[in-house]
Amino acid sequence: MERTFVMIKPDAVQRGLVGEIIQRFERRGLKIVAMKLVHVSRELAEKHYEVHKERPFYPGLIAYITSGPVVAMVLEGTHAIQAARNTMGATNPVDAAPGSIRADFGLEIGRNLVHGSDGPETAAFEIGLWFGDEIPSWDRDVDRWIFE
Ligand code: IDP
Ligand code: MG
Repeated sequence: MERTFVMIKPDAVQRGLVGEIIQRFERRGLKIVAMKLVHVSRELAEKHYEVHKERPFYPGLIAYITSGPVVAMVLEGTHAIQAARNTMGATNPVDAAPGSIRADFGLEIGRNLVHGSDGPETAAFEIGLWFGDEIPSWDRDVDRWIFE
């Protein structure tokens, strides 16, 4: 079963959208296998967004992600990476499909509420960075009604 790393960003935490956002992933059938509220250090933020360090928006991005607590989680399920990305919507909320988190709650790319890993290698790196290597799964009684 595939796993992905998802983070509810500081704007969404400040706006009281944690429950709303988790509910969307949960309802879809993705299983929460790890979750915590984190006061993100500059060091962690820089490691997480290392791939963007030469981009013009990078300083603002680091300031944004360290500006308040985030909720970090690992979600498990069939096609978890792509499913979570689609539930989040396009990076820029103005381009995101209606019904996605970013479209329903956001207007600007620099306040886009959520992060999700963009591929298997990124997911493995981000899960290890935020949670370490030993995350157990668990048996959910409804699994057979969600996974064929
Ligand atoms: P993603 O979050 O959809 O994977 P990325 O291109 O990986 O998008 O960018 C990482 C994050 O950096 C975005 O979610 C957004 O918060 C921020 N970001 C990306 N491009 C811009 C920009 O042009 N201006 C401001 N922030 C940006
Ligand atoms: Mg990305």
